[in-house]
Amino acid sequence: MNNTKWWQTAVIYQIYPRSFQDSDGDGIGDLRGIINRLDYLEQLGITAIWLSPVYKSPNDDNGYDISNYQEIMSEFGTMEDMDELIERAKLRNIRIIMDLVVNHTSDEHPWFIEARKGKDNPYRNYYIWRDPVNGGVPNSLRSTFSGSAWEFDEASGQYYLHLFSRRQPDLNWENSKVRQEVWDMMNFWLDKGVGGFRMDVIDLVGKIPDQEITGNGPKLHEYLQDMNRETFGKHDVLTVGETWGATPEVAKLYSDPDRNELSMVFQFEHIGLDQQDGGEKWDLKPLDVSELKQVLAKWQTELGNAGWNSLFWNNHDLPRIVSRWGDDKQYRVQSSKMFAILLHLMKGTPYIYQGEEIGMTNYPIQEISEAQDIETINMYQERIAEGYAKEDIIHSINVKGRDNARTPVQWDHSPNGGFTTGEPWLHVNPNYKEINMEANLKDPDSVFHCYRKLIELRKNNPIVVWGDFELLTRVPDQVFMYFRRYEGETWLVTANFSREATTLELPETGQAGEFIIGNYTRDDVDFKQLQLQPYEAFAVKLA
Ligand code: TEU
Repeated sequence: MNNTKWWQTAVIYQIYPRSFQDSDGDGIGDLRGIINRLDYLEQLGITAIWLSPVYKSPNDDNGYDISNYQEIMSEFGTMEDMDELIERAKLRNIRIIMDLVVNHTSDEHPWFIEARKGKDNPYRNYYIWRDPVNGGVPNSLRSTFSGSAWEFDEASGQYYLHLFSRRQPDLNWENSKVRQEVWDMMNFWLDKGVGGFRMDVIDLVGKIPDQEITGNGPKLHEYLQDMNRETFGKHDVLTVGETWGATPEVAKLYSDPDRNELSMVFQFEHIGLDQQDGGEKWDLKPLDVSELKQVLAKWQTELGNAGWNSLFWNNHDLPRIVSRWGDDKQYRVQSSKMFAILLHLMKGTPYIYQGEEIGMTNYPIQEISEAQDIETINMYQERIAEGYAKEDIIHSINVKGRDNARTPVQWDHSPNGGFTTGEPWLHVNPNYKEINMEANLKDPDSVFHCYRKLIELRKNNPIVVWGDFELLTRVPDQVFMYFRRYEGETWLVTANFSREATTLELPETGQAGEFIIGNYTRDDVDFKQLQLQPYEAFAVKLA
């Protein structure tokens, strides 16, 4: 393939540093902890680490509220540690992808501290200020973390915009000085040799607050083209935009190579399938597997050559997929592997979220006092005030809350799962004695070894990276089957998305050849009478 980019053949591993590995006993993960685990990541076979924010932050939103983009959060370590991480990872051919959070800063960022000093301050226009309307908020924009997106500033009698917490004021991207500050900061990191950027809610930076336009504003793509030209365009890096609500058409605007914007985006269409229409993420509905198949197949085929998919089930904002759409009890191992096989043999760049590769699960809470996440806590208070029943809110939190994925990584069966010798900042899931990295490494049939093998398959088989995708439609709803085809070779991937066994008759599919990977041992694959076990998944080359 001409023009092949390293990130097209890559597998990315997301680290949420606060929860990954503590090295100094303060109960908070840190950079040294990551450095100490590079051997493990090398063994897994990943190409790059997406590092959730490690910058200086008062942690109103665990680092997504940055008070200095060029300093490291003291709990995580120092800039020397960061340089060492970049360097030591590079020795293992692992690149570090930074989280770029530039829709907003912390309210403790010096720019905001200045801006707040008054209407004439030179930094005032770095943020978005509006006069009251009829003695109240300028308009009805809402914060993702509950309540109005406008916060009143007593001193100046104006409101400032915050699409997330009130401690995350939105930057004013219409101000060219703000954009220049961002480019300079990105170049600072590029000069350190980072492997790229994951761009937090980048679809919001072209907002027009007065028209209540937040996502996909008219200048968004102009800004990204400027960014590309002024910063990473000269470097061989991966850039991935977080774009809630993107359609394939929109995704192509970002990732068509001819447009010189980003490598790819995270789209969330599949992620929203268990949410009620018109509701919020907390308003649940059961997943319809046939919808999931349609959505994923659409993304597989529609980007064509004018874009590139990112593939993921999990991140630090989402519940664990095995608990969400699989079975985290009886069939935990099987269903964890099913999700892995299904996703990693699709076209695109797979992302693994820490702990996914060892089959970690959600951790239900009983009381809101156990929650740490600002989104969860704010929603709880808002819904209590609106009269929702406490049990219903707690149920939604246990299904969808962000703390589920943020519990510390379970390394071994020692106290706190080997995450820390101190008091962990967030409860460790008590199932760590059974589910941990060490146990996974020892067991050749573990979830870990399935992920390791999938990564290896991608490295050694161009069909996984480049093959065409075709969904099999004439199968029962709960069975997800697709073909990959490349240079005369065909693979068939099968997943039984159900706790029930089932039998299929698919004589037209042809003859199975080499068995590639699966989550059950099986003697053969007979398409005339294909018996699938609960959550069974496998890939086979067709003869
Ligand atoms: O997330 C964007 C975002 O919109 C999420 O808040 C999302 O709506 C919600 O969590 C879904 O459950 C990004 C980061 O990934 C998130 O961690 C930050 O809190 C947020 O931006 C603000 O920076």
